[in-house]
Amino acid sequence: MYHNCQRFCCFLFAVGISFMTLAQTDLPIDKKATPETIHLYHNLKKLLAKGIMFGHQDDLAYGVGWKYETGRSDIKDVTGEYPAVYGWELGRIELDHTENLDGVPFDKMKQFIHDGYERGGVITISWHLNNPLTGKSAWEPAPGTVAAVLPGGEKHALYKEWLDKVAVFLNSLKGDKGEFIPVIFRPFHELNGNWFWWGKSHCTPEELKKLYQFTVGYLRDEKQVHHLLYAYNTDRFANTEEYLDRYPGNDWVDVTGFDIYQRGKDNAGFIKDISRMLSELESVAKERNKVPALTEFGYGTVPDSTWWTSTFIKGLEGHHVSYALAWRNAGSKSATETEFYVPYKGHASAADFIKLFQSGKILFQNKTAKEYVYRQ
Ligand code: BMA
Repeated sequence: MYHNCQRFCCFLFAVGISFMTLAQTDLPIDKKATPETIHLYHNLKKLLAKGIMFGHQDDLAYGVGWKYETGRSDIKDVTGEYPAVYGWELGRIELDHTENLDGVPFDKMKQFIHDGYERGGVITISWHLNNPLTGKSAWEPAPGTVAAVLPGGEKHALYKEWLDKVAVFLNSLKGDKGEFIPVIFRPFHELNGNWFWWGKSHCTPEELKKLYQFTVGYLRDEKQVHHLLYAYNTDRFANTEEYLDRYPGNDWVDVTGFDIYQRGKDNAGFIKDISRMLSELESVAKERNKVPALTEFGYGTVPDSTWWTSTFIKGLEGHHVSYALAWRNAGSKSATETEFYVPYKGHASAADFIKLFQSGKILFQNKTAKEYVYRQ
């Protein structure tokens, strides 16, 4: 009896030690990350076994047919629950504008980020920053832009000033107890596409890697921002080699992701593509001990009323990624253009979205809140 007890105690001790060692060694790339950020990092990994968190860009700010109604969300209107992940966007903060490029005032955004965080939601932030060389938009590439931004380049000082503004905003994100709100920051997203100035045909892999590394190093080591996890984020990719072509290295990335949109009616093609890319992403993340995520997805205006169960869930079947972030429900953008990626109340795919919600495979806020992702 005594021996058994002694053995059991030894076992518990060993388990305790290995857990502690894991918790201490498995740190995000920022070794000075705040406790909440470290817990989030561990819990994102732990939650991989439980399901995929559903995310939505600008969810609390507006939806189809409404803007800035306290507590409202198209996801909540349809399912009764908020998403588990909230995406926000910093474009134009670099210009000292009070609103981002999609018209969301930064002071309101701070409040929304706080509200989502206090509900146990996960926050991720993108940045469609202007072209620092030309002063035009992120979508207007010019040769030499990345080189100009790197140390020694003619726009390097300007780029640092822009990062200073990003740091001020990030440092203003605080929870009720005064703690910093952890953020998954995903700069230079869709980096293997050609539509942004940091895109594939506008810089070499080495330049992109340096840009990414400089950005992380500046925020983390110069500005001492310690509540970020960093996402490396491509668009669709043909194979793992392409995915990793511009990967800045394991010391610079916490989350590996890609963005994917369905553009036509080929549901089977979308399922095949997303499933293949998710498998490759999962391998990449596993080999490097990173968190895999579907950093953006969507089928614009969801023109297929059963797309959620016939296609989306099928594409994700059997895959373990942390979250899937649907892009924004901008609503009517002009007389001829409407943009949304999740159903609003009354939309033809709303009933099917409820089936997705009820399937239990996708986690909404009610499930993640119980997981206390910011605690051990
Ligand atoms: C795009 C569209 C644009 C928006 C941009 C940045 O995909 O939604 O309307 O300005 O993202 O959020």
